[in-house]
Amino acid sequence: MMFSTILVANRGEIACRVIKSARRLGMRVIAVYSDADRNARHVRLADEARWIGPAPARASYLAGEKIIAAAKAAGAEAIHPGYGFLSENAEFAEACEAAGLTFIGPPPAAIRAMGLKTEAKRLMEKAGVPLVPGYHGDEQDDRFLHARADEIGYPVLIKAASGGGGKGMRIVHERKDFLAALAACRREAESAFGDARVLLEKYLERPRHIEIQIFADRHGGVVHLFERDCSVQRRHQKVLEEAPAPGMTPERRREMGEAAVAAAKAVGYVGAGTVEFIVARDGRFYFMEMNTRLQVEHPVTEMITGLDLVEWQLRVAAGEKLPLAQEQIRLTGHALEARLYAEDAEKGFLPSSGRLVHLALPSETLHVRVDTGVEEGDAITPDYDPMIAKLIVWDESRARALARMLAALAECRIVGVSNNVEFLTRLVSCPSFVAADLDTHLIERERDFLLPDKPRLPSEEAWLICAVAELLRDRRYGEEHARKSHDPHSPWHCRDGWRLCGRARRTIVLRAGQQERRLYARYQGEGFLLESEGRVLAASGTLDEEGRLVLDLDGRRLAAVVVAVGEKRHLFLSGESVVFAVVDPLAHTLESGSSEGSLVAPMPGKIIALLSEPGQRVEKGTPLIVLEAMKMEHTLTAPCAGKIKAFRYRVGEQVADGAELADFESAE
Ligand code: MV4
Repeated sequence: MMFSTILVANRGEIACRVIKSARRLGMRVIAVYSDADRNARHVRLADEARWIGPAPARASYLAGEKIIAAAKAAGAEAIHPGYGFLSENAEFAEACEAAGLTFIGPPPAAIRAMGLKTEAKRLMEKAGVPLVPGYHGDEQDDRFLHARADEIGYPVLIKAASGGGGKGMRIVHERKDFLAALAACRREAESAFGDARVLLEKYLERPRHIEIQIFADRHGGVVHLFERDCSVQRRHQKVLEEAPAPGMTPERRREMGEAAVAAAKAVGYVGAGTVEFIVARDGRFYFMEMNTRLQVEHPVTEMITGLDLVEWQLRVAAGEKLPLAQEQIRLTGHALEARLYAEDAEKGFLPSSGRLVHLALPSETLHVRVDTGVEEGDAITPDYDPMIAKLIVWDESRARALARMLAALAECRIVGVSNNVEFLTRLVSCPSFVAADLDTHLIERERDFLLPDKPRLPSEEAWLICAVAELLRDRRYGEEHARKSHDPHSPWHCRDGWRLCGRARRTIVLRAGQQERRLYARYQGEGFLLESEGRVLAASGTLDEEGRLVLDLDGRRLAAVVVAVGEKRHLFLSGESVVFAVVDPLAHTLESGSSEGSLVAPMPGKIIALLSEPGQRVEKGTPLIVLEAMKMEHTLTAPCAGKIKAFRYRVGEQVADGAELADFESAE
């Protein structure tokens, strides 16, 4: 019997993902939210949502007792933990069952068994699952371990027994370095996990990370849903995942699948799980760990099997048998997933937070799926994982899927936070990835290709397109202004350069990084004559309210999007995105000779209050403008005694980092 009401104990993209499947099966879905998520997409998609606490996860999404109380109060019968947060917390799973709620996940004992590295290894050894040659016993004496390392043969890897995610690992290349590395690893393990015990493994050079999706029901049924290759990682964070794994043979797939099924059976597994293997250059595979949850990258498996894994989780948790037997599960085509993050590749992949002033993601088709927890206008907050979306593509072959991914990435337009779209685009086009020469060091190896040290200069076309957009934007404003005025036909509203004595020339000054360029425009009928760097071109086009631009540039039809935020212009051409700043050509002459001050936005944000009247005299330090950025209010004050001549933005307007917010006249 299936559930009629479930609660999703998570947020973001995974909460939205679970809500979709549960609702499709006719269930009522309860969402939970923290202060930071009051109006989040998962809250909007759910049938009902309950507040569980302040933004920090410890006080909300990790507060098991609050979540259980919310589930009881809402009449839910089961809790889906998603991934992350409480998904692999055995105590939470037990607390759910104790409260009479079904935990949609594995039995607590299976979570515990797989959470301890050495215990998991011993279990796997007994079940006949291949392990990397090594030592994982209780004896921890220096000389004893040194002798085991000598037997294994160098290079040897020392791992913290309670470690995970690559923490506390030490590679030892030569016998003489072993004891020093052992001591260092123990210190790190003790401080990070409160457990100094270590294990030893043969170190595999340039391995691949290949994992098998398994599923088990309560009736002893266990199947696998093939593999995913997740070798492309950065500091143990997956970046690109794909299924099937390139180069996988049917025999190897069967062997790995059977090993994963044996692993699941050995721990009495129920539900969705993933058995991770490390694969050596020669194709031999070894058990690494088991993840006792649905994983972020599960959509690639859904794309190649045509199955809904959340539906399977719900059915299995409700006591049903697995929907399909092993031989009924088919693998078709190739799927790729790219994780879109709000992060700054140039600043060491530092997470970026802020409002998504503009967000366009590819439209979903049979070939493209977009899993996201945000929409335009939402914020990426520093409280949680800065994921914006996952792009998942499918096609008949890997080569076609790659092309689909590049096309999908080219459709992404993100303004308001730094993001990795350009990095992903390079990654998908880099030689190693295209050739499927995958291993866990791919990103390091392709560093120069992926992170060029010089910022890319805008293409010749980009300057021209941005200038035409500026002229069209100006014309729009003129028309809108005329509609609102008393004399809509007055020639003074007309922004086409009409003058009493001949057509005017307009100068547009654009800046991109250190480069500045002046472009000159003359109006010609509906279009323009543009002069740039000594070249003259004819241009015409249309610009809609969303910034969608269609233009004819010297006989070529082009499409682009130009998003204006303050004086910044974010230009998106297929495969190219550039940020220009429009420079007021007169500003320069005004600045020189007078003691004008300026009020500059310290970060992207929204104007929430203007505190002074233009012309009113203020003292140094008087609050003038309140800006909301990254969920905080910043008050900008008068730099000295003087007066505001004019504010450049209205309340509610979004401003870019570095935008001049007002013209300030100093009295000093
Ligand atoms: C290894 C290895 C090479 N040889 N074990 C890193 C995280 C942890 N789950 C296991 N890891 C590794 N174990 C042996 N014997 C290389 C890694 C490794 C890695 C593994 C999977 C995915 C990405 C990785 C990145 C660096 C190192």
